Amino acid sequence: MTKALTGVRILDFTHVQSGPTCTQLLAWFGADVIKVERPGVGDITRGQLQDIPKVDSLYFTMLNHNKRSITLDTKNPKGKEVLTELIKKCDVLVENFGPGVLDRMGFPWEKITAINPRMIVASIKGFGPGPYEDCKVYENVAQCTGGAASTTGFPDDVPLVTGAQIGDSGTGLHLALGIVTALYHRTKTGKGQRVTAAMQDGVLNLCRVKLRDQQRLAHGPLTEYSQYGEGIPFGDAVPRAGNDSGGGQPGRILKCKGWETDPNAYIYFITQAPVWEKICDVIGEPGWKTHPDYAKPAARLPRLNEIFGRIEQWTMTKTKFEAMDILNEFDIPCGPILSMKEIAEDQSLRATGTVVEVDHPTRGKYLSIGNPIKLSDSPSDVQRSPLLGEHTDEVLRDVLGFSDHQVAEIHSSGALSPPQKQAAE
Ligand code: CAO
Repeated sequence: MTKALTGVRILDFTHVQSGPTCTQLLAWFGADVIKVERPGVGDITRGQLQDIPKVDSLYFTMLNHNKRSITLDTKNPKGKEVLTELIKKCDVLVENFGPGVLDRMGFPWEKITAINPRMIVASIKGFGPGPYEDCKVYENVAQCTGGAASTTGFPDDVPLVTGAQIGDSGTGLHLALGIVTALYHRTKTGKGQRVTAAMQDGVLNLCRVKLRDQQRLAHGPLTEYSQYGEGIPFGDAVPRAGNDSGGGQPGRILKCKGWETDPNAYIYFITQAPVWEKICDVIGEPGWKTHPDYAKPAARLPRLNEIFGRIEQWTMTKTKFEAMDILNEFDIPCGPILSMKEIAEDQSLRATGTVVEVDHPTRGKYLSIGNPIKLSDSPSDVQRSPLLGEHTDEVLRDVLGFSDHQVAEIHSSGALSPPQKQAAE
């Protein structure tokens, strides 16, 4: 079966997490992703958070599946020649270097588009044009500047970052959409274009509901926030909302049986209005179905602490999975708080390929996340990440068409060697 992006060749200059997330998605959809890495060094994550000495880290392997790796010193004159040839042969160049790096390398957009007018150049930066455009950015900086941290956590505590990598992986997803959109546009114009996604913008896009609430604040308190029922006045900015639901249906995390010893014995429970009467029956409060203080959503808003307290009395009598089974029978929206251990062992996620076991030549078997986006006619098989420079000669020969003599010449130029090796030679 042909994969959706078969025939698309990506020149992958990405590193760390945000850019590699993007190019891994494109590789899963069938693009030929050629990751260009610094000789001897490679993507810095190969050596970060290493659990096994001298073996590519899980950080690297889990973000670089289905790619080929070549090493190339793009500051070396011969390396620049090779890069120029690669630009001619590729459809998309993806990078998430610090600001100005591509220009300093001698490959600004104007030069790339002159070499290959069909080339799409896709970039992730921390910030868009403006006062911070020259700043380097990592995940948590983006979470803080994109509105996530100020709205995450509890109102009486410090801002919090979330474990979901919305700045890095979230922006990688945004960029991937920009790339396929530009590829589609190219089918009509014949021309490439620049695609940029700033991490601050990506996080803010994911925090859209909080900008919604910021504007609602001008018209009165946010009645679905717990602090409304607690009588705590609102300030002039959206407060942190704890575990309140971000939508119009109040929800909370509630204790389940075993919470005293199990840090994840909790369930998320949503008091969705259409199933309110079923909720009353399940928790043993049938009188609330008609009582004026509880029957209608607006009447319940100032009483959410009391209502969720009563529901929690019920959830504490069940394990999170028992509660889930019972509530699902009545179409009451809920979800157990799953630990990473439980997710790793979940057989249904294995069956769909969302959690996959991958074999690696130096690491052995490890678990990874497969493509979360499923296409019926373009299935994703997860191939192990490449070793550093594993495909250098293959790409020089097969993609660029270089002869053995030319490949040997490139090797002897030092363009494929670590800088310290060149110095020693
Ligand atoms: N050959 C020769 N040199 C190479 C090379 C190659 N194949 N690949 C990279 N380099 C060089 C670059 O030319 C650059 O050198 P100069 O600074 O001398 O121009 C350097 O390596 C890379 O610079 P960098 O700024 O990208 O890397 P850093 O480790 O200093 O910063 C990061 C990392 C992530 C903070 C920065 O890249 C960044 O802000 N990126 C954009 C935002 C982003 O994606 N952040 C998320 C990262 S994931 O948490």
